[in-house]
Amino acid sequence: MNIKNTAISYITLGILIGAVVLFMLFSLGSDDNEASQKASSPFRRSPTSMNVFIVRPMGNELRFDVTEIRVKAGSQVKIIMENTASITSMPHNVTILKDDTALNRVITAATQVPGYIPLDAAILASTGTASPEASTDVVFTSPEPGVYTYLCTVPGHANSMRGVLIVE
Ligand SMILES: [Cu+2]
Repeated sequence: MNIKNTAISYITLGILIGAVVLFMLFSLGSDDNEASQKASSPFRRSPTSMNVFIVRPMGNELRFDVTEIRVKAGSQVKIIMENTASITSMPHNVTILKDDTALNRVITAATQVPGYIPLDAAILASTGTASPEASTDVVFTSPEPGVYTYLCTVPGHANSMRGVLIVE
């Protein structure tokens, strides 16, 4: 009789502990769910809208149609090189420099590499070179406020295919 009672007590205790543990796990779990739902809410997430700019050549001339791009510091920027040129010898890119003193170095290095985008620390971002009737693009975070030169690094294009990225 005593043994039976003791066994029943242990079983009861076991069930109670189990229930408490399950309750705690459930509470923690539901808290986590609530937190993640709040985090994924579009109204609580800070909006990071993409600033999209399309840059084209002026027909078959060595000029960009957009020569000034303005963005706020720390914003997401997408630049598209939409190469509307019709002459096959007119590939173009938009390459933005962090540092204008590297301009000549980058232009010279560009002549040495296929695709005309050299590996250079002074390059902030580059769309890569688009063949005529093709498009390329690049997404980057705008740097600290300042005026940054962008150019087409295809040999012979850099003197006239230029613009400025103004970061405010
Ligand atoms: Cu070009």
